[in-house]
Amino acid sequence: MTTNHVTFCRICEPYCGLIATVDDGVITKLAPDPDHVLSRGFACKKGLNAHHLTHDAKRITRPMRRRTDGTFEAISWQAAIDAIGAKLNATRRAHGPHAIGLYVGNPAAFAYPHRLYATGFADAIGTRNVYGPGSTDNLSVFLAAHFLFGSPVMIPIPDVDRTDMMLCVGVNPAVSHGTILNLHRPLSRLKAITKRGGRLVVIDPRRSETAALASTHHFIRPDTDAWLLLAMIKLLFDERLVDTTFLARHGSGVDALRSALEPFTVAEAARRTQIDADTISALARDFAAADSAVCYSRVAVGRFGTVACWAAQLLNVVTGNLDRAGGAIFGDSYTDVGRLAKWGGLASYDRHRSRIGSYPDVMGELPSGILADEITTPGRDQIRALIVDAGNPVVSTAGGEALADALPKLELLVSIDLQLNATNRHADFILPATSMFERADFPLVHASLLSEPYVQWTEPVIAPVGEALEEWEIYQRLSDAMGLDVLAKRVITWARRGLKRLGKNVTPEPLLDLLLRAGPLGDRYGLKPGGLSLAKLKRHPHGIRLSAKRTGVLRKRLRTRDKRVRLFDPRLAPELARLQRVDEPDELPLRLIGRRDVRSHNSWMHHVAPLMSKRCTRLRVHPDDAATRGLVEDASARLSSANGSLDVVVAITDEVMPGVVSLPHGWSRRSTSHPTHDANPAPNANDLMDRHAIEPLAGMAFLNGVPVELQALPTT
Ligand SMILES: Nc1nc2c(c(=O)[nH]1)N[C@H]1C(S)=C(S)[C@@H](COP(=O)(O)OP(=O)(O)OC[C@H]3O[C@@H](n4cnc5c(=O)[nH]c(N)nc54)[C@H](O)[C@@H]3O)O[C@H]1N2
Ligand SMILES: Nc1nc2c(c(=O)[nH]1)N[C@H]1C(S)=C(S)[C@@H](COP(=O)(O)OP(=O)(O)OC[C@H]3O[C@@H](n4cnc5c(=O)[nH]c(N)nc54)[C@H](O)[C@@H]3O)O[C@H]1N2
Ligand code: SF4
Ligand SMILES: [Mo]
Repeated sequence: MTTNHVTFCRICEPYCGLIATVDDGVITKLAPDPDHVLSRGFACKKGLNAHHLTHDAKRITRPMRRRTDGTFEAISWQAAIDAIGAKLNATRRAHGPHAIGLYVGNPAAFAYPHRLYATGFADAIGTRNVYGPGSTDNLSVFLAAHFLFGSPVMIPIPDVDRTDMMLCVGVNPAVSHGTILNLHRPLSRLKAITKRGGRLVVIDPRRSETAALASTHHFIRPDTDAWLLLAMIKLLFDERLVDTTFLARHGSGVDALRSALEPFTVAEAARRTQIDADTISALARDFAAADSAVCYSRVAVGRFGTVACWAAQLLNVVTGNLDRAGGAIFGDSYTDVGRLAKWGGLASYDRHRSRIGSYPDVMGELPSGILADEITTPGRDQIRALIVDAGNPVVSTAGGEALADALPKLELLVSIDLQLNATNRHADFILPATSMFERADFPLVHASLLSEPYVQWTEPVIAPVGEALEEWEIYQRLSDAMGLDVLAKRVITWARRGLKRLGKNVTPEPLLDLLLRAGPLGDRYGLKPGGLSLAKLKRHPHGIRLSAKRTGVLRKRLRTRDKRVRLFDPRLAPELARLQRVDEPDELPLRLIGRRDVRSHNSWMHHVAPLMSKRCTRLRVHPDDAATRGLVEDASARLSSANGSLDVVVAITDEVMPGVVSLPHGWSRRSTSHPTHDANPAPNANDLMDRHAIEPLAGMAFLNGVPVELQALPTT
C-alpha cells in the first residue's frame, strides 16, 4: 500500500517541509512540501535523499556488542542496558561521577527531547565531563551573547527579510542554509535583499556561494576578523557615528569599551586583514549609515573566537541595530527561551572547570580538544567510560587521531548511532537510534532563532526500523537500570507537578504540550481559546505561522541584572591583549580554511550514494600559489601543518585568495566497513589541526586560518 505523509527534514536548521511516500513500510520518495507554511516547496538534495540513510542496508538496527576479535554481535536491548548500566554504576562507585564522559553530537540538536535527556542523564550521573561539537562550532557565539546580553541563549538573529544591509562574516548560508538561525528558503531570501535594493556584503577568504549572490565581496586574511570588526567599531566611535541615544538608553560600560578599543586602528587592521584601510572605513560608515543593517557571523573557530563573535554582535549594538526591524532581533515567540534556559540550568558559564587545562564550561560543555587527554591522563577523575551519542569526534574534532588512539584505553565505550563510523568502530556497545522519519518531532532547539516565528509537529512517518529506539528512551532505560532519575535536575519542578495534576507521566510529548500551552501564545488549558497546544499543531501538519512582537522587546529579553547591554565584559581584556600580541603564528606561508558541500553534512552523509556523484573534496589553491609550487590541476600534493600532513588532490581556482587553501572537513580515510563510505575516502582536514590550540574563553578549536605548506608529490 502506498501512502503519503507530511513531515519535515531535521538535518539542518531550516527544517524544510517534506512529503514522504511510503510503500509497505519503506520510504520510497521524499518531495518538498509545497504547502509548508514557510519552506513552501523548498528542500535541498540532502533532505530529499535522507531516506537512503533510514533504509541503508548497513544501518545499525539492533544493539551490538563487540566480540574480543573486534567484530560485532547483535544482542537484546535488555542485555545491552543491563551490561552498560552495571558497568557505569561500577565505574561511578569506584572512581566517582567524572570518570563517566559524554560526547553529544550535532544531530542531538534536531530531535526535540534528545538534548534534554542527554544532559539530564549527565546531570543525574553528576559528571562535568560533557563534550560535543560546540567547541568546533559555536560556543563562542553563545559566550558572546552571555557577555553582552546576560544569557548564552539570547543570540540575536539577522532580520533577513527587512534589512537594508546584511554583512556576512565567516558564514556561507547559500550552502549551509543558515547557522544559529532558522531561515526557510534561505537562497531566495538572501537573493531578495539585493532585489529590493538592499546590500549583501560578504567577508570571506573564499569567493563563496554566498559571495556569488552578494553586492560586494571582500577577501580577508583568515582568522583576522576580530581586527576588522574592532577597527570598524573604533572608527564609528571616533567619527561619532555610533547610536549614542541607543547606547545611553540600553548600554552599560561605554567608557570601558572605548578604552579597550584604543589599539584597534584601521591602519593596523588593514595590515592584518589584507583589506585596505579605505575599504574598512567605507564599510564601517556604510553600515552605520544604512537605514537598517545587520552583521551575521560565526567567526568562532579561530584563535580568537570569542572576541571575534563578540565584536560581530557589538557592531549591531553600537549602531543601534539591535532589536530593530532589519537589524539583529530576538527570535523568541511561543516561549521565553532565556528564562527557560535559566530554569533548566542551561544558561551557565564557568560553572565548573576541566581537569586538564582548567577550561571553563560553556552551557555545561567542555572543549573537545582535551577529551583524548582526559581519557589518557592518569589521576582522579580520569575518564574511564564514555558515551558518544550522535557524534563522530575522531573525524570531526581537531587532532581526532589522538582520540582514536585513546578510545581503546577506555574500560567502556558506548555509541548511540545509526551507522558505523570512525569513532564507534572502537565501541564496546552500539545502540541503534531511530532516524528522523521514525520519530515524532518539533523544532524545539531553535525556538529563539526563528527568522519567521512558526511551530510545527510531525508524527513518525514509519515505525522504527528493526529495534531502533529514540535517544530519550535509551537514556530513560539506562537511568532506570542505574537507579537514577534522568530528568531530576532539568525539568522544572512546576512542570512535574503540573503534569501530575493532569494525570500525565513526565515524557516528551506532555512536556512539550505544557511548554506550548503555558507559554505566551498558549491556550492556557482552555483559558485562551485558539491558543497553541500540541493538539492544535497536530491538526496543522504543514506548520502554523505565529504573530509575535519581534522588536521593541529588548528590556524583556535582556538577562543582565541591570537590563542593559553589557558593552564590555572585563573577561575579554586578556584576550584583547593576546589579540594584539599574536601576529602571524609561524613560518608556514599558507592558511588553511574549511568548506562545506551542499551534498554532504559534516561526517555522515557519505553513505548516500546519490549525493556523492558531484562531491568535491579537493584542496582549492590560488593559481599563484599553485604556480610557485609547480602544481597543475588535479595534481597530488602534500599538505602539511605543524601537526601532521595529508595527501590531497589540488583544484586550482582564484575563488580563494592568494595565500589561502580550502579543504572540506568531515571526511576520513579510516575504514568503516561501509561500501559507499570506503569508496569515498578523502583526507581528514582535522588531522592537520592541533587539538591543544584551544581558545581560552570558550574552548574553541583552531580550524580556520591554520598555517600550512603545500608541496607537489612526484607523479607515479
Ligand atoms: N575542520 C573542521 N572540523 C569541523 C568543522 C569545521 O568546519 N571544520 N565543523 C564542526 C561542526 S560545525 C560540527 S557541528 C561538528 C559535527 O561533529 P559531530 O557532532 O561529531 O557530528 P558528525 O561528525 O556529524 O557525526 C554525527 C553522527 O551522528 C549520527 N547520527 C545521525 N543522525 C542521528 C540521530 O538521529 N541519532 C543519533 N544517535 N545519531 C545520529 C551519524 O551517523 C554520525 O555518526 O563537526 C565539526 N568539525
Ligand atoms: N550542506 C551542508 N550544510 C550544512 C552543514 C554541512 O556540513 N553541509 N553543516 C551544518 C552545520 S553543523 C553548521 S555549524 C553550519 C555552518 O554554517 P556556516 O557557518 O554558514 O558554514 P561554513 O561552511 O562553516 O561557512 C564558513 C564560511 O567562512 C569562510 N571562512 C573560513 N575562514 C574564515 C575566516 O577566517 N574569516 C572569514 N570571514 N571567513 C572565513 C569559509 O570560506 C566559509 O565560506 O552549516 C550547517 N549546514
Ligand atoms: S536545507 Fe536541506 S538538509 Fe537542511 S533542513 Fe532543508 S532539506 Fe533538510
Ligand atoms: Mo555545526
